[in-house]
Amino acid sequence: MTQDDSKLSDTPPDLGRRKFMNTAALVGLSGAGLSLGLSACNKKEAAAPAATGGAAPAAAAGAVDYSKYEVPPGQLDEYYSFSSGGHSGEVRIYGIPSGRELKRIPVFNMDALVGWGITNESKAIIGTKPDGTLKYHTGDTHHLHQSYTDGVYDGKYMFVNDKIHGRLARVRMDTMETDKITELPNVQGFHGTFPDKRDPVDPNINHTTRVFCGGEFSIPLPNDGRDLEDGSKYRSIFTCVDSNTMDVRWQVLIDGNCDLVATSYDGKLTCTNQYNTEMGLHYEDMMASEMDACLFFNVARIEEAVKAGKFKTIAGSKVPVVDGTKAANQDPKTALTCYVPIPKNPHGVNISPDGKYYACSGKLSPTASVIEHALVLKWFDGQLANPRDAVVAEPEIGLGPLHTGFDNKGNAYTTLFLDSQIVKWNVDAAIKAFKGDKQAKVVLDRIDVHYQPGHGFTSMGETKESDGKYFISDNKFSKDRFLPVGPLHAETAQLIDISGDKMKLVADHSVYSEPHDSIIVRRDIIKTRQVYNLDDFPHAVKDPKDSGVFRNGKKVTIKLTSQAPAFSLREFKVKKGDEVTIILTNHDKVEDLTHGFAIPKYDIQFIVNPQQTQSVTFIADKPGVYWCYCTNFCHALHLEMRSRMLVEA
Ligand code: RUQ
Ligand code: CUA
Ligand code: CA
Repeated sequence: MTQDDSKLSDTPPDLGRRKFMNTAALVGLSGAGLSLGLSACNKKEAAAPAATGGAAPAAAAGAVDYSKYEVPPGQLDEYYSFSSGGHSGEVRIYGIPSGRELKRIPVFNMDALVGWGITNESKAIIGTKPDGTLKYHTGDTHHLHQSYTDGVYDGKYMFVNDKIHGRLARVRMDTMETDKITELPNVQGFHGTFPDKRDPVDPNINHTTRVFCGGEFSIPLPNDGRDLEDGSKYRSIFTCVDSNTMDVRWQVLIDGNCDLVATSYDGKLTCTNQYNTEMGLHYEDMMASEMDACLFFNVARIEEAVKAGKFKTIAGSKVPVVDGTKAANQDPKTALTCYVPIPKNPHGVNISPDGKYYACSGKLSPTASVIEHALVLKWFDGQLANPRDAVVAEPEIGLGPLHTGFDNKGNAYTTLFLDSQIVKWNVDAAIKAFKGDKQAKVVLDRIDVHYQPGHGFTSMGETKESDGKYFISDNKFSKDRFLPVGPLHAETAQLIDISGDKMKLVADHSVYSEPHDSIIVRRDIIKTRQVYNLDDFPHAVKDPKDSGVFRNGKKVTIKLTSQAPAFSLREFKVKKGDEVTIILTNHDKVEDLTHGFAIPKYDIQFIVNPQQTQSVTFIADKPGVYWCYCTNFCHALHLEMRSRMLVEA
């Protein structure tokens, strides 16, 4: 099917011929499938010159008044969008609808601008080797979600995964800085993550206390070299982290793998979609079966099992690991897990804002499976014979369905990677159609996006207060949408107005590679601090008079303060071979008055925000004069804001 066939047509396209793709057709999905999508784009360009290409879909839908979505100078956006940065290892913050990039939060990556990975404070969060150097320099953030109270974001924390090294990070929402990172044991390729929304048992706990983490890659456990070749010994692990302490609470050994994660609004279930129930080692094996699964975890039962000591530990880790494999969970009344069969290599699982349904897209099947929350609970109660009966709808929605966002009117919006479209479909109509109602109008609208969407999400859509205003399509290819910038293209985050019957494409926002998931959060939920408190830092240099050089053998501590346009020490002297720790406290209290501190040839560069203290430690191995200078433009005398480090031979 070409894009033209389906462009905004009212009637769902004929999906019959694309039912289930067979394995042969899928070989090189990302090659063959992709060229299928992109060649359709080429065709469209031939008809419409590049200059008008952006307006084409909108024109078909009737004129769009783009000025409605502009944020004039001096005005603020309605929403924040928090977005993962993929293999940049960071998190980004945008204003919506303007698409203005407001901040990048370094998480797993090094960031010279703020000194993340350079200061002692940030190194302690990222983790160091015994010699004090960083344990990892890379990160791969995919999924981020914020803490909840009563089913809505509470503005406290944001949690984000690191796929490459299996770590979970927490970002404080008041300072929008990373404050903790936990490395998960027994896990490789930690992908989906989601905080819980309330406690499954205690009705008084109506907020996030757990974060769930899906282990995507199966590995030998323990992974110490004893089993390398035998794939039947590889296993994946699902992990629960305490959101307060960030300690790992427990893990579940499973069959198959984990991909994305979703949590129920009542706290009882968490789930993950599984594309490799085959437990294959190669991609052909991973798509051998027509059905995979969405795997549900009964949180209360798992925690009872842990309490009762029904767990083992793996290798050196003390974390309790319960058995969530199929064979061990045949009796629903005691089962910890429930495997709901879903076609085929599903990707993405999202819960509707009313808490009733999970949508799990087929990826290699043109369907979205709708699983009813209450029916999964019924299975755990022994009242539903077959887990598959929890599936209450499975509409055919298009090729390569991945992620689904929801509005406040019972509609779902799913990204179609291969079709390069967003499809709007109605959940209740899909359920009726599944029961045999031929009149049910399931697919309500389609819109072309440019090109190949991965994630899609709605404003406040992962909360009870989903408002049905905006959808963002985070596309994996931008091709011709922006000025060319060399082989690595910008990516597109396309803003779609979903408030009416027809979706309207209202803006192309360029984004630096490579956002995965994002969330759109109403601005009133976020309350930030603009100035620190000196007391936030136990090692603060509270009085400029406390500045000086303090020697203890070969260890030297330099204490200094900054206040525009000067550092409290005009110079400081150390000896070659000293281990030097510089502690810098910014005494400026004025909002936005940040100073920097850079030492040439010593590879030191960091900032101190108002009333913040940061420190660095290094060996003074190069004798000479080194001008320590302020890097952050702060004052008319910013260039003059310097100090000298004198290193004696
Ligand atoms: S997952 S394109 Cu990005 Cu981590 Cu769905
Ligand atoms: Cu201080 Cu520039
Ligand atoms: Ca599969």
